[in-house]
Amino acid sequence: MSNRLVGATIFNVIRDPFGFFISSHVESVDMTGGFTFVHCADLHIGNRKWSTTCDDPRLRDSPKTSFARIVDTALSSDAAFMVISGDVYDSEEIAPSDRLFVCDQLSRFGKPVFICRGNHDCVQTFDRILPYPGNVHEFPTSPDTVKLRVGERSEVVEVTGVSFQSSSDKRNLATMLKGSTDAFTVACVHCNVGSIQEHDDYAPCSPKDLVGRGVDYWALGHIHKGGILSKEPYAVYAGVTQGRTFKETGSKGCYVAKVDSGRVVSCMLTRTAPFTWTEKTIDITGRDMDSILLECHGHRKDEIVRFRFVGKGDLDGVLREHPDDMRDSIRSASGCGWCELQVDSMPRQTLVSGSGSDLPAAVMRSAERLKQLGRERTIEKLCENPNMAPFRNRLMEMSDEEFSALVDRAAGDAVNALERVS
Ligand SMILES: [Mn+2]
Repeated sequence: MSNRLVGATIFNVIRDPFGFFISSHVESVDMTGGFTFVHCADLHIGNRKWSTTCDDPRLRDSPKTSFARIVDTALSSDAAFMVISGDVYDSEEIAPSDRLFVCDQLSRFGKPVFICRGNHDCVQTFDRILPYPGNVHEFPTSPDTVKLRVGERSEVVEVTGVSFQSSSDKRNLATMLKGSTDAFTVACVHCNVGSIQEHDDYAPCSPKDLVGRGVDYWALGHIHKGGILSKEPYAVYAGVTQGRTFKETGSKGCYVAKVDSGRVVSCMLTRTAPFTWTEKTIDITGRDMDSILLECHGHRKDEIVRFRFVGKGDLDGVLREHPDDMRDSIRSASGCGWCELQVDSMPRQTLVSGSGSDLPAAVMRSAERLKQLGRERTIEKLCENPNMAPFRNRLMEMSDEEFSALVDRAAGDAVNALERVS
């Protein structure tokens, strides 16, 4: 909303689930005081899938640590309320201690918390045996709106939301929500705006669906890469609170939004994730180990880094023959807490074409011939070998590019081995 609320009775029916919200009539509300709220989503508490061999126990606990820091942030920024846009839990197979932890944190915050359920947590195990504390409002599977007074000047805010009704809810949830034009409205929903392909297309909607619905701030969940989609109205994916794979790189945490005179005046990401995932690609072509180690410099202790090596060079063989030793050296040179190496590089090939009469040249010629046969016929030929036959499906799933790289690598490895012998 853009204007102040002036002199009118604005609500006839007021729901008061927390017992400390507004009375049934609100008059002459002055919106100048301003207030702050915190928005997070996709906590995935109870996550057991980490795409790393890092065995630091702090990693296992990091989704909880991040959430505790979000509550710290909400308390220290004097947030009037919190909005959590789904996927609080990774699945229904959480431990009782996971639920207890979430309940403790929610009650530590003490002020209103609004939660909608997403695809990962639409079914929850401990609803009855460990209910949420009284300051929490969980949205049902049909749209629901709660009004509350916030800030020193008791501004009226409404929070509207809806929860997933199944783990693959295909309803357009965003279009089920709307706000009053005379109150600042936050909409809490787990959905896929623009049907982004890397994520399951649950609760799909278009960016246009978010406009003109009387909502001032869309508190979104589902897309783990957080970010502000738009400012008119505000539409924000809070992002996952702690990355779990090398796809979930960068700073993760919660958004702290400040509202004044019915408008969002600032909306900033506060980093709370104890671990940051980073991916870095390094070209080994024409490089020695010193220059590679130098390029790995400058990472923080809280980073889990995947160094991906590409290009062609002698370092390819070293990385393949001494993976653990190289990982330790790179880890200590980089300064990161943990690293993994992904070797997509190729050996330096002294024989660019197989024109000679020596054995390596013959290997290169075979590789070229295989590639000319085409992918499918090559796979047929490879699978004539009974040791290869079980891998037929995996080979068939590869793209032309991946398959061609596989043949190149096999030939390169063979040539390298032959050259080392000679
Ligand atoms: Mn999620």
